[in-house]
Amino acid sequence: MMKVKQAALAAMFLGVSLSAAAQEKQPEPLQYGAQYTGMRSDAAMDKWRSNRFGQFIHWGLYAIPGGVWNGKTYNYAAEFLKSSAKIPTATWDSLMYQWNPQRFNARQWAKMAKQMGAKYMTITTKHHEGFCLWPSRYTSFHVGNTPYKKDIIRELVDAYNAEGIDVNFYYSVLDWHHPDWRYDIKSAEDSVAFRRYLNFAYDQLKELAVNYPTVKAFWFDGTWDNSVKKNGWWTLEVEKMLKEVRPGAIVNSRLRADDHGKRHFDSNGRLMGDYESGYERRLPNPVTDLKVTKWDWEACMTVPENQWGYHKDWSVSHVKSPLELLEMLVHTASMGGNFLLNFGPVGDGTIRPEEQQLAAAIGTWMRQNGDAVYGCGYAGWEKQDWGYYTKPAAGGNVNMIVFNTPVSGLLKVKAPGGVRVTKASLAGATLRVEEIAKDLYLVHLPQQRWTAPQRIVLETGGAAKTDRYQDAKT
Ligand code: JFZ
Repeated sequence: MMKVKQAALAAMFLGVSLSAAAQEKQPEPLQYGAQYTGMRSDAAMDKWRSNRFGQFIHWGLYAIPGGVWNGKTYNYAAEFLKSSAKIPTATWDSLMYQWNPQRFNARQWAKMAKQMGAKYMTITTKHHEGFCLWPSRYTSFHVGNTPYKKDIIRELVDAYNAEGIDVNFYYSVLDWHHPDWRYDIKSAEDSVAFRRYLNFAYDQLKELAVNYPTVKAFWFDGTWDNSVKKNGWWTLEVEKMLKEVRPGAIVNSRLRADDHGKRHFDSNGRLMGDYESGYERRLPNPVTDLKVTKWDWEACMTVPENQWGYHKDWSVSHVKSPLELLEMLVHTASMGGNFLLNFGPVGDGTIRPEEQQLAAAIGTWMRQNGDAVYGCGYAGWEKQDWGYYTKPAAGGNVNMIVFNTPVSGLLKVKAPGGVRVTKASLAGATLRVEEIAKDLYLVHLPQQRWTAPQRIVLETGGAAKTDRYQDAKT
């Protein structure tokens, strides 16, 4: 009996380790898979990573109806109104003749983003509807042919760059306007038409890269259909072209499909593009998902449940508060990711008061505590219930950012082996640090009604040399 069990265990162990080894040693040769493994460490990527906090902007024709069509409100995402209300393409496209955001002021937007603490901004150059916010020479469906006439992308790039904010371009490959777009390739005709579409999108992307030299990154979307999955070669070609035109350019994993149509991660399990962009309206689990620190990633987040473009009615879902969003930002930074917070400006060019207030509240906290977020990442300390640790990538003190204050005021800190906590301070005032067991401390937070997340700086030294802790005999 014992022998059988042992043999079974051995077989199991062998089987598992053999298949794991085989997977590691013999990656399948792929033509369109990952181009490198590990994290990029060039200056452009370091800058992208240290930015940590970005502003996402969804702006297009959908901002005019704002989720309402013929008096009826559609609660699905406002930027999908054409599809939810089954509006014919010609009718939707004619919204361009109403595109005249007279109250749009790019410098005001950029100032608000700066005040909020955003270090980069990602703008929808073209969303699924196909309308282009820049005057593209490859289509007439663009701002240049609207009553507004001016190049919105140029205005935004200039204004944000003037505030020291990086600008990145969102581009939807899915295109409801273009006659050659296909969801799948089912005939020779589809294949010919879609090839024309891919050329068109390639040309547009090159146009964006060439015409806006300060663009830092490209955020692809609308790449989930079979048509794109069957043309993984194109996604790699686009990645290469963008990096040729703009050395250092950063591309998200959502662009990419490999030889077999596998997306984000190739058939060998390697991340394609420069960072993972699958975290949409969710964040990794801070305890079980720490593997995410092995590659760069970004989470994008809406303020209501699922509205990216402007929707007039925010009453049907929970609207996140500044504190909730701040917690998400800190949570993200503590796990080595970037946080991209979405705004959906109104069709007239203004930013709704809810979003302005949110930006101001986040900014107030970030001005005081931003150095615990920018340039910071995973600290390597065991997660505690009170909140999140961050640590500057360049080295330095560990930050504790406290979102859940225990009623006792005692914050548990478990130091990694070999590290001793020598001092804790809150806004310059020293807090009592009590060592209660080996590598285990209590930081004494004054008991008061905290209304904002507190940031505590920990100073550390070498390992504690003490034998006063007694292990229990069990
Ligand atoms: C897409 C768009 O359809 C949406 O309008 C918005 O632009 C958003 C940022 O991206 O929506 C998605 C894309 C991917 C997932 C979900 C919604 N996903 O991977 O779960």
